[in-house]
This record gives sequence, C-alpha cells and structure tokens, in this order.
Amino acid sequence: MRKQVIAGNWKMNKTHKEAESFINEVKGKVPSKESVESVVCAPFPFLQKLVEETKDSDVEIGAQNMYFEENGAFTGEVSPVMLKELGVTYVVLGHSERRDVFGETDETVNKKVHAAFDHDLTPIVCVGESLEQRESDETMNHIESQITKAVEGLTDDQVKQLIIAYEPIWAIGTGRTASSEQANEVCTHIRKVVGKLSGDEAAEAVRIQYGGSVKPANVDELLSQSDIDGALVGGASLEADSFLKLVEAGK
Ligand code: G2H
Repeated sequence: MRKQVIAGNWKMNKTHKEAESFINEVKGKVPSKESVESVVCAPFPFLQKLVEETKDSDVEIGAQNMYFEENGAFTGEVSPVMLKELGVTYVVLGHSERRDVFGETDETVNKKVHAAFDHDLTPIVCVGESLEQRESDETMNHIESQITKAVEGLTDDQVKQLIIAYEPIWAIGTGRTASSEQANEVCTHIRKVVGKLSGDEAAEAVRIQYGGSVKPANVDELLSQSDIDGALVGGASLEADSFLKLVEAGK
C-alpha cells in the first residue's frame, strides 16, 4: 500500500511574513505523517524558518530546485549539502517551468536526482507533455523518454524511494485539469516504464503524483485513481485552508 504524498509548490510566491503565517496556521492541523505526507516546497529564502517552525509537526519542507554539485564557483546556485544542512527533506526537480524557462535538460535532471539521493533528500521528479505533443499522440513516448533519462544509473532501491510527478504542461496553472482517467492512464504508463527499467518491486513502490490545476474540488477524484499516489499543487497550495483540504484528501 503506497502512502499518498501531497506537496504544495509555492513557486515564486509569498513574502516571509506570509510564509510564516501560513505555516503557523497549518502545522498543527495536518493529518499525522503516518497517514499522509504533507510537504511544502517553498522558495529558498523561507526554507530555514519553515524547517524551524515545523520541527515537531507533521509538515515536511521541500525546495523547488537545487544544483547537483556540492560546492564551488556556481554563482547563484544552491547545493544539496546546503539543503540537507537546513533540514529540508524533499526537492522538486525538473519542473516544466525549470525546463522551459531556465533550460533544464534531462541530463541535468538526472545529475540532480543522483545528487539528491547522495544527500538523503527525496526527489520529486517532474515529467509531462506539451499540448502539441499530446495532440500529435507523442505523450507516452515523451514520458517514457523523460523517465528513462531521469532514472539512469539509479539503483532499483533508489527508484523505489523516488516520487514522480506527472504534470501535463497544458494543465499547469491554466485551470484546465487532465480528467482523472487521462491522468491515470499516463501514471499507469509511468509505472510500467519504471517496471521495465527497475523491476516489478520498484514499479509497485514508486509514488506517482499528478500535478496541474489540482484543487480541493477535484483532488478526491484524482487521488481515487489506481496509479495516482498524491498531488503536486501550485496555486491551490498557497492558502492554508485549501492546503489543509488537499492533505486531508490524501489520508
Ligand atoms: C503545476 C502545479 C504545481 P498548478 O506546475 O507544480 O501548479 O497547481 O498551479 O497548476
């Protein structure tokens, strides 16, 4: 039985004060971590404070990106060592906004996934097709290629601990959600691909989130699908009330 993982992805939103008041509002109210993993992936400047505030709570804190080197002359970058030292436990890698706006490639995503495991951070690896790819029937091949490259060189045990977020690009922040069947169809395919690459046990264990305009109104239906084990949520994770409804749905 896979535990659901609900992760808020704040993207480049909130002030320090807003971040603090959000976390104070939710930290005593999320369900126990035995029943669902509740994760807040926040901008770098808020991470230290959020980790401190959630120390004795069931909320885990994640970053939205990192570099793969441990240190060095990489102006503007943040390393896995720094995140680990802060007490961050998850990291989103290869989000489509990182790929599209900042030129992230499958190769750098793979290096980052390795770096995350080397430093005991749980990677949430994002994959997803564009509208054009969906319309020209390339979704499954594209997803297979992204997954294959992302997990290259990982042990089967590492793949078991991976979280994959399926985020169709056409459904991100557009209010347009994939139907739960459409989402599940791709998540089932992802599990098959993982099975082919890393064996049945890894396929059974790997957790696959859906992301793209998830909100309290559609989360139950999405999470009830056979191969969806959680959600990566942008817009609807910004308000405490809404975040609490989402994590409650993951119980
Ligand atoms: C997809 C998602 C969070 P939103 O990017 O990763 O954002 O829920 O706003 O579509």
